[in-house]
Amino acid sequence: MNPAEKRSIDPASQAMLTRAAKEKVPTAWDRLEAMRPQCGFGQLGLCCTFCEMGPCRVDPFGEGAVVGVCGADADTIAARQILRKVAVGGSAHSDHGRTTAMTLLQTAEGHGDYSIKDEKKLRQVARYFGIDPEGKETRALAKAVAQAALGQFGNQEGELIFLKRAPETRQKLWRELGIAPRGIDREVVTALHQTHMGVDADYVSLMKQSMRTALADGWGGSMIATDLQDILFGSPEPLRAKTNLAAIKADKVNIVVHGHEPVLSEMIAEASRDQELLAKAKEAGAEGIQISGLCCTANEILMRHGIPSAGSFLHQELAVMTGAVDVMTVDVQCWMPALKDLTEHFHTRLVTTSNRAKQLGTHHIEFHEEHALETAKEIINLAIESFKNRQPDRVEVPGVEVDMIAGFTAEYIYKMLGGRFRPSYRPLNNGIMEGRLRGVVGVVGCENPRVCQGYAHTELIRELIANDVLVVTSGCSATAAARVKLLQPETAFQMAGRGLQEICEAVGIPPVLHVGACVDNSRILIACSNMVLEGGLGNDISDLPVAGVAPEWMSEKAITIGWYAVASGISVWFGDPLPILGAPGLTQFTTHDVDKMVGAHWSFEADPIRCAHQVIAHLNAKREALKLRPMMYETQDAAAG
Ligand code: NFS
Repeated sequence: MNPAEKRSIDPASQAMLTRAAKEKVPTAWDRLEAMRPQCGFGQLGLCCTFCEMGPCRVDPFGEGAVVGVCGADADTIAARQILRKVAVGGSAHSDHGRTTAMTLLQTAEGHGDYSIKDEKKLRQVARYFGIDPEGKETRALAKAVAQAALGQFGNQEGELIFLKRAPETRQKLWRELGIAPRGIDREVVTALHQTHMGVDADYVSLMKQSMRTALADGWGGSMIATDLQDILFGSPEPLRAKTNLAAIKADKVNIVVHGHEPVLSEMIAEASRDQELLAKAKEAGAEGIQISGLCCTANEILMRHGIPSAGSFLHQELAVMTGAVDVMTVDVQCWMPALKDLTEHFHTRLVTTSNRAKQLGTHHIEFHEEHALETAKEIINLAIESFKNRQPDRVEVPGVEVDMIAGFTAEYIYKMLGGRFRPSYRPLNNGIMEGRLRGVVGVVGCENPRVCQGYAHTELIRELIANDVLVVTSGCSATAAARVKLLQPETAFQMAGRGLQEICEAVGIPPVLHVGACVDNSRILIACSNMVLEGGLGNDISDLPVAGVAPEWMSEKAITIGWYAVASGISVWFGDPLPILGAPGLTQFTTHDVDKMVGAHWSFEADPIRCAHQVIAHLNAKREALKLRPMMYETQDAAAG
């Protein structure tokens, strides 16, 4: 087997990996190899660097030190680290939400280059915040919504207002357990305090704060990001788009926007249509200006404008390897510092744009909402200049673009399922109740060079849909699914089980729904709430035959998402385990005992097919508890056989 085939299932990635090997340019996969064997203490969660009496490491076999210098044991050490990771992941999403709220506020006050694109959603979100939209003029209402959203960050007492969008039983449970988040920033600060030397040494208490902090992300920061972006940039609706490295065009000026916050990329997309800039690009010898995205920024602009995605997390270095990227902009999250050295092998200009994410020696063009269009034009001008330095003999864009359909929101699922006249989740719930649809599973999260790129995501999704499970997908998982045509309704339809096929046909949905970026996992929470409210599937999210899987995860954000899913009643499966296996009490709590508390728990399974069958067994158990009919075609087939 060609070594590149072990690293990725994507032929375009393989081509660029082969090129990198030939040119002796290291990539994440090579750096991982050089790092092996990775530290076992770290993997098991047994290393603590939180104070300067350490670093301490606890012996997993009980032969050496069993506690750190302060006396913290394995469970305390591992639990403190998980809580810190949850706080970091939640901060990433929530700070993104805050940026969006600030942008909405500025727009409402008449500053900057943005406008309100979805007034209907503005009115809807106003109601969630308890603001009566009746008779209010758009700008005044937007200002009230932005201020209410910003208030959620500094809230000290009470609870986050969006918790009310969860089923009542769940809200009550959160209150009883003392894990209803008070304010987004407050939970993060409390989490960090709790993990300081000499504070919390009770892993259950630390995990309760993990859930509270994570809920402040899922039902707070992430949900604010999603809702306010819909207001500002428009709510996505299903559209045709394309993905893969071939989104980079050899004959055009290429700007690849990488990161997470769509505030800048929205403007770059707009500026790329500027006649003056287009004329300049022509003058420089290019056929036009091509914008493509990477990671979650890609999903944001793909869902709203159909701008192609060059790829997911592990494509960032491979995109540069095409030799055709004139500028790559990065904002926040998931960009690798390795890009700096790599871009120096080519003519590519790397540009950092956020005052929170810089790199020594890398060109920095700081983005501020009030001069958004100006900054976007500056970046495009830089790309045109950079294009002039391109070395045509170094350009090699592999593969072809793959078509996909993306842009499903919780609201759109409503509309789609119930038709134009009576929006409702009834057909979805009915499909589950009558045994055509086994359940709904979110397949989400990152890529990780420890796993062959895209292998686990796509094998898992195929197995799930073949077993009548409707899949919703987001983030890098969605892009991986798109690359193997799983987001082409016709292709996925053929792979789907008979019951799922019937549902898809009846309501006109594909078997795999792309719901957006990782912050848009909040759409999945809302969809689950809607299913409970529709009736017939129990009183709480934990009653539903649903699950979440992150088969190739790597980031701290993924841990936060996992914990808010579990705290919301959705059991999750992760490919690689959390770094807790050296902590027996914490492992038992996370994988079992937490279920008695919130009705959901964690599992770890690296093999995608085995994982799919564990998930299916879980859905079956939930169906049985609800006393739902057996799966329609399984009984018929069994009778026939
Ligand atoms: Ni999610 Fe998006 Fe991808 Fe993982 Fe990174 S891009 S926010 S963290 S790697 S899915």
